[in-house]
Amino acid sequence: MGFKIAVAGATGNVGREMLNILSERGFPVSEVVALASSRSVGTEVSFGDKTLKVKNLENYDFSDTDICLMSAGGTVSQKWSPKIGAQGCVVIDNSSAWRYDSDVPLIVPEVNPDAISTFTRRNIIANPNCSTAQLVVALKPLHDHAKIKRIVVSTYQSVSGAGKDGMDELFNQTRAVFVADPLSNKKFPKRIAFNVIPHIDVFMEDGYTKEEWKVLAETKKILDPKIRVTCTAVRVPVFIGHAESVNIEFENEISAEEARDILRDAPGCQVIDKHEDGGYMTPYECAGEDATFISRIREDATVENGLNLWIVSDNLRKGAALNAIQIAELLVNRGLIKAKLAA
Ligand code: 11C
Repeated sequence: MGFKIAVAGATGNVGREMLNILSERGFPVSEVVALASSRSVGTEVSFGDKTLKVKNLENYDFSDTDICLMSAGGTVSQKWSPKIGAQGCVVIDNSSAWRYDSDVPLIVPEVNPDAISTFTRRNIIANPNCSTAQLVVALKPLHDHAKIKRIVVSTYQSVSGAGKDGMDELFNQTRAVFVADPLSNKKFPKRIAFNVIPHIDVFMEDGYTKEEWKVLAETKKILDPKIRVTCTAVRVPVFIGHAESVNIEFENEISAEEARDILRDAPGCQVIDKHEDGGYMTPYECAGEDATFISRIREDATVENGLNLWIVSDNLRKGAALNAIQIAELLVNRGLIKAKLAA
């Protein structure tokens, strides 16, 4: 038995990764359809050894489609996800459009799989922001053990989080520096080549950026509303892979050695933490990997029950496409969805 899956936003960074991961993991499909806006109709994308021609999302009939993996941005999702859901197709949405809606579950399968049961209210399930996904995968097993009170997160986010245009801007600016061409910036507010920018998404009234607010709001919704979270989100000149420096204060005692052992056994986590040159993970090495990597696990002697971690993951995979497909797998494995065409 297989499911009919649509990938909306199939020509983007995350949409292409969704198609790769569906194929890599052997997700049980009867058919896969690639969708995008009218200007991409006819573009070819790969699904395993097949080539799919992109169709128009705007006039697609979802009545025999089981799951729509949506990665077409918040505005498109606001407009289309409710209509697709109303046709009995479950939308797993990668944008921030529905994440904070109390009727929509926001799921990281290693962390809060049971929260998925409310998806039938809207037929929409939200996928978290990339910086939140990797963070909560690493925090969950530690929270279960010693109860987290407060975290201070500083992110180092790659340009692929801003889409293909972000990657092109880093490439073009880097090249321009080497050949002494004039530099221009459109996607990022300042030059990103050989620089870092403490600004991702729009500014909010309190001076934080929306990206920083997302880490806070999503960690509370997915993991525990009682955890106090503060964040500084920074764009760095890296193509793929987000890194995070995280300072954690726990209610109960936990040593670095205990944290290392807990994280070694935790789902989705991989510990790389040798106290020697290169004995830690960097974004460049995590590209194409599924795990959330945890390095530099240290006790923080300046607070009671404090730890510092360095967390790295591929933002296009665990931060987006992989998590969305793990949600689809959860629906299938728990028998929460039946293939329409098999009925
Ligand atoms: C970035 N984290 O790196 C963002 C991209 O809310 O899904 C993902 C935005 C989101 O720019």
